Amino acid sequence: MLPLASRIRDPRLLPLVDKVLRGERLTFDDGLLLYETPDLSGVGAMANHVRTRLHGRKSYYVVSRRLSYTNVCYTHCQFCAFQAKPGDPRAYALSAEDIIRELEKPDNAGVRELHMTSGHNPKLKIDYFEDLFRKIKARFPSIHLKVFTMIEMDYYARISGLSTEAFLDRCLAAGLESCPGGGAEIFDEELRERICIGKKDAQVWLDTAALCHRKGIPTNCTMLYGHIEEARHRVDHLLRLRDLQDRSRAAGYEGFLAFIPLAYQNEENELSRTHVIHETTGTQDLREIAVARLLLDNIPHIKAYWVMISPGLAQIALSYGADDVDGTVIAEEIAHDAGAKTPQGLTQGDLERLIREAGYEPLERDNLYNTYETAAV
Ligand code: V47
Repeated sequence: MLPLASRIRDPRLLPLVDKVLRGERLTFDDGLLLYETPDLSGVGAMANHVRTRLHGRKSYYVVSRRLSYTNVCYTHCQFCAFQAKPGDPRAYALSAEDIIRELEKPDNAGVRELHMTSGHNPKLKIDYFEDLFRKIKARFPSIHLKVFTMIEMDYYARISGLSTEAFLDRCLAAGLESCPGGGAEIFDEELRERICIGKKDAQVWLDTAALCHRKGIPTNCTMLYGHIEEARHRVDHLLRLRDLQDRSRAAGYEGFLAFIPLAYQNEENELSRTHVIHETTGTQDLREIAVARLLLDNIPHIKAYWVMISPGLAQIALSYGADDVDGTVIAEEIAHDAGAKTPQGLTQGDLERLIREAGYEPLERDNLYNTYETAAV
C-alpha cells in the first residue's frame, strides 16, 4: 500500500500525518485545518489509517428497534420536527403494555437493542420508567435497554424530585443498561441558546454523561451538524467530548462507546423556517466522520448513521473512518419527521450486503460490541 504521506495533496496536512503515524493527539488548530482544507481525500486517508489500526476490515451493525415513549415536549429545540406540545392532536405517551404489544410484532424478531429517546413530558415520573423497564425486561429479557439522552435523564430526575444519581440508580435496578448519545446538539453556549431554547446546557449534558460512566454504564455521544454552526463550534464540541472521555478513562471507566455525527434534516422545523439551510452534502458528511475519527482518539467506535446520510454514503464512510453503520433501525421517527428520505429500516441482509460490497467484514454486535455469528441472511 502507498505510504500515507503520498495520499496528501495539501502540504499543510503533512505535520498532521506525522502525528497520526506516531499516534499523537491532534490539537484544536489541527481540527480547524481538517475542516478547512480542500484535500478531503487526504483527511479521509488519515482517518482510514486510524480506523484500520483500530478495527482492521471489521464493520459493525446491530439489530435495533427505535421507539419513542412520548412525543410531548416542553423544550423548544428549533431543529426538532418530532415534538408535540400538550393539546396537539399528534401528542402521545405509550404505556408499558403499548410498547410490549409493539415489540411482540413479528418484524421485531431478533431485535437485540431497544433504543428509546423521547420528549420532555411533565406527566412521566420515575414510577412510569420503573414500570416500563421492569415489564419490558420481564417479557423480553434478552433485549438490551438503551434509553434516555443525558438531557432527558436530567429532566425526568428533576420532575421526579430525585437527584440524577438516585433516579439513575432506580432505573438501573429496573433494567436500564445503557444510554444513547442524543441531546448533545452543539455545546457552544451562545449557539445552543439559539438552536435549543430552554434546553439544559453543555455542562449538564457532560456532567450527566460523567455520572453514567461512574455508575459503569456505557453511553454514546453525538453532534448535530450542518445547521448554523461553524467549524470552530464543531472542533470545540468534539474536544469537550474527548476531554470527558479522558477523565472517565483515567478513573477506570469504559465511558463513551461510540460517537455519531448527526446530519441536520432540514424539513418541518422552526430552524429551517427562519433560516435558509441546505441539506448536508456528501463531502460534508464524509468530512464529519473523518474529523471525528481523527480528533476522538479515545472513543473506540464512529458510526455512519445511514438513516441521516443514506445507506450509499454510509458504505463510503467506512473508508473515511467509520467502523459501524448503526443498525436495522426499525421505526425511526426523529429524522423522518424532519424530512429524511431514507427507508424505514433496513434488513440484516441489506446491512451485510452494504458492508461486504464496500470491502469490509460485517459483524453483528450487541450494544457492548460483543459480536455474534449471524445466521445466513
Ligand atoms: O437527540 C433532532 C437529533 C437525536 C434533528 O446513540 C436531529 O447510538 C438531525 O441521538 N436533524 C436523536 N438530527 C438521534 C440520536 C442517535 C441516533 C443514532 C444513534 C444513536 C446512538 C443516537 O437526533 C436527538 C437530536 O440530537 N435531532 N432533530 C434533525 N432535524
